[in-house]
Amino acid sequence: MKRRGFIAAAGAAFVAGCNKIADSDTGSRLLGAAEDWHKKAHRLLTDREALAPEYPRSAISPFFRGNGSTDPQNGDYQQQAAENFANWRLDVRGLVENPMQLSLENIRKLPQRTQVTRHDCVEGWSAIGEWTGPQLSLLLDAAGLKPEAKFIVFRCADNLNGQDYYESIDLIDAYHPQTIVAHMLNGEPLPIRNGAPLRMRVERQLGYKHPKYLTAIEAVASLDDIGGGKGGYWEDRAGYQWYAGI
Ligand SMILES: Nc1nc2c(c(=O)[nH]1)N[C@H]1C(S)=C(S)[C@@H](COP(=O)(O)O)O[C@H]1N2
Ligand SMILES: [Mo]
Repeated sequence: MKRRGFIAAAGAAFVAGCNKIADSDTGSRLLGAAEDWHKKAHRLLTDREALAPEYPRSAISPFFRGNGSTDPQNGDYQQQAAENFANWRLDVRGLVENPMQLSLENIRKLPQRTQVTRHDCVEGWSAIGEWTGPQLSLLLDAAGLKPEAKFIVFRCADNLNGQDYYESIDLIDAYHPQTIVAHMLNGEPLPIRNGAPLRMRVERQLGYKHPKYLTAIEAVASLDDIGGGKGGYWEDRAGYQWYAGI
């Protein structure tokens, strides 16, 4: 990853600059600290990049319950559902070189990843399901992230208690191999309760970080001006952690 290259370069530059003072006490302390920092940063990144556990198909839960919005009534969602989502479009926009508008057909034709994972909701339930869709990294690379892009915001079609659901993640999770734009659950098109026609899977984080009814993927430099500024519906509304790693 780019960031790993940056850390390696920053570490190397710092160590090189310190060569001359390595003999002094202060110098060796500084070098020690730099090395330590480098190791810790590296460990943090490899942890973040590790895969979430995947399960055999035999472990799939017989019923994957729906939570939060399970049948959006706002906007034109019901109309789109009646059309079997034939006119659904996913916008890829914001700090990208080539904004895109993708149909479900476009999304189904991309290379796909299928993964059987466990979903953990903070409300105290879990379910195992098999999700299929293209990796988010594929879409981001096709759109071409601008260097200023630091976060990916997900916009959703549902309005829950007067606020539009949205979420956001950093680029480590955005480029994680198990972060996919899912259009199938257990080999079937997504049920409405689980986010039809598209929902994110961000497998290294808790349930509320997996937005359903996905309408847009937006690259931004800061989360301050998005929604209430805390990076997500539940973060704004109830002070949930923005980073909900598992
Ligand atoms: N658009 C949208 N995404 C959402 C929610 C929601 O209400 N609206 N609920 C979140 C929460 S808290 C959980 S646990 C999961 C539930 O996914 P499920 O309905 O497929 O079980 O979706 C998350 N994504
Ligand atoms: Mo949840």
